[in-house]
Amino acid sequence: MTKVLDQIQTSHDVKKLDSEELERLCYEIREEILSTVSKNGGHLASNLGVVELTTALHYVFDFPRDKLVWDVGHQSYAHKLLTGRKDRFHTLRQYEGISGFPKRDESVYDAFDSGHSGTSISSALGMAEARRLKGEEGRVIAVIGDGSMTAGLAFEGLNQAGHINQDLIVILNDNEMSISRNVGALSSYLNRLMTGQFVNRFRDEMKGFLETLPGIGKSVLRFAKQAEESLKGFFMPGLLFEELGMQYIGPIDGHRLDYLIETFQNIKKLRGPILVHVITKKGKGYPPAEMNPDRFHGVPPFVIETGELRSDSSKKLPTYTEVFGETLCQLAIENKRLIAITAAMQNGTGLEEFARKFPDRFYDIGIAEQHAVTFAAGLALEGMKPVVAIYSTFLQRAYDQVLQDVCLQNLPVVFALDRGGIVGEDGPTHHGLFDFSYLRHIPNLIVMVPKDENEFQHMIKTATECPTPVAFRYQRGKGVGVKKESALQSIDIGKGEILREGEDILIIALGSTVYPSLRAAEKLADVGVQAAVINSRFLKPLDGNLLCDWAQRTGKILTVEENVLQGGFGSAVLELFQERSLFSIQVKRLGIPDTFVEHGPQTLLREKYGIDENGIFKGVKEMLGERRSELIHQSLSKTSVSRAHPNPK
Ligand SMILES: Cc1ncc(C[n+]2csc(CCOP(=O)(O)OP(=O)(O)O)c2C)c(N)n1
Repeated sequence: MTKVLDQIQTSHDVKKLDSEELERLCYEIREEILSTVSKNGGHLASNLGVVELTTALHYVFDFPRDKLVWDVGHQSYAHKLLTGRKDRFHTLRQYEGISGFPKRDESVYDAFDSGHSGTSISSALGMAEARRLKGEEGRVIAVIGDGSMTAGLAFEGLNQAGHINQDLIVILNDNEMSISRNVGALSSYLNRLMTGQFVNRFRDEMKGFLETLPGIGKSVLRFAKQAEESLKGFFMPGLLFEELGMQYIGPIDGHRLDYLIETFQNIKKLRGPILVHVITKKGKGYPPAEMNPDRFHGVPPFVIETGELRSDSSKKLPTYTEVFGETLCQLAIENKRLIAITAAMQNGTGLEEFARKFPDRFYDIGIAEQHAVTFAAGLALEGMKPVVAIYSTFLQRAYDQVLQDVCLQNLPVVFALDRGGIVGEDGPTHHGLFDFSYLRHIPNLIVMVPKDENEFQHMIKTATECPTPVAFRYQRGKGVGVKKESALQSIDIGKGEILREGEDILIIALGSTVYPSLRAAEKLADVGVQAAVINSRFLKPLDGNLLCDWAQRTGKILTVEENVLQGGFGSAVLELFQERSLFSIQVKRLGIPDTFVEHGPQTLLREKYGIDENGIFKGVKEMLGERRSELIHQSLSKTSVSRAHPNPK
């Protein structure tokens, strides 16, 4: 039997299908998503949950004239399959393949690039308003999850939408889940609305029953209706949204294509801001994901039959995230004031065990990074030691709170920035490549970057002892394989370490670039170039004396960082030399140029941007230029250098 999905080249082809074909299409979309994500990894559960919703939207609306904006965008796979990307779908999230998020330069059907929560209502409202100003036709639809609805930005958008009364359709995709279970008062409210659905159903059934009662039925029904009107706020769901100026429609079963299509067809005729409350099941159609939607929110490749992950079990190294979670638990036993805060990323930030062991000192505050930081400021003011664990990319949203509410008041909040640097397949919206630049210039803030899991655990302890704001930034993935010392130690603030001595050039690295620098130095030694390597450990404050002494010895330095070059670590070193009037030092900086980095494997992207071992080796060779042979000659007559660093391999 030919596949219905094979007949879909554009969104318009969906409109030609009958109801049976539409159902079949949904089945095939699920199969395709499951098969591809099981191989490439990706956001499985969220995508399986919106198959009927996506199909119904494409059936009823006229995309791309109408605009469809996906919040976060991690649930746009079915949309991609229906909009001409089926043949390339197998390249999902692979280097040069299609993105796991909506991308305007990938398709005209992708109305807005997303990746961070809560942007859909604001961007959709902007588009709708622009259309009004230009006198253009077309509906704008934002699809937002109940998790993303906890973002303050979403409410800022709703606030304006209700006020200006613009034509806008907001679809609230309520699956009661963020990545973990959704939290907060809004979530409880939505839950009551769902319960209201059953009140409605009960009411409809009651109505049918009353009508059948001979004689008295009609008058009882009339009375019941009057009572219902007066109890509107109680019985009518969606009052909160209605009060905000939106027309509330729902709740609707998001897996019933017929209901969805009928509802959207009716809504198409309505004007003004409308909120459609759709109830879906995360992971729908794949039992392992239905049972464990959080585990299948974002998954590496897995075996479809069992749901088991195909993770690389050859190396049982701990991830930085795991080291963070374990160390924090260890510290929390002694330090009763230690508090952990996550913005809807309990699992992602490794805080499950902390939540279990110290429920009273653990806060999942929803997708509300700004609130997380200022909430921590309040806790710190009252003598607590809050540790705010947020991915580097998401802390961007709370820059002002870090600066204004924490650092300006010199409050001892700890920022744990997970997923610093290149994160891989999630791509440009998720790479943590800007944090060196957006943190380095904030007064009072100390920033540490661990080179390996052992140093990391010591940094965590050090951070929790600091009387000032402090951040540590660590990369996605496994540690390098060094042994973790059993006793946690404090690190001297602002002290770097010389890991390898050499007279020809100094390589200064921190975090993920330290070991590649050491390996590059070994290779350079093989060709007669003796490179010194310093682990800066601190982005701020820098170990000025150590760096300047060694820079003067070699006269040449190469800085290496997994961050954009603009305002990053290399810039900090340049500023240091300028302040100390070391104008003759020759400096080359390796890092990410002035660009957004695409999606792809971490190793490949590090290689592409020249910040891996080979890139560093090449960088040194380029720097030494034609003087290289002279240096090689000189270095042959020098005494051998100390190699005091541990080798991760
Ligand atoms: C600002 C921001 N913080 C955190 C995240 C990480 N994140 C991605 S999806 C998600 C949960 C979204 O839940 P919801 O909107 O309900 O969508 P669902 O996956 O349940 O369909 C979170 C916390 C993000 N993308 N953006």
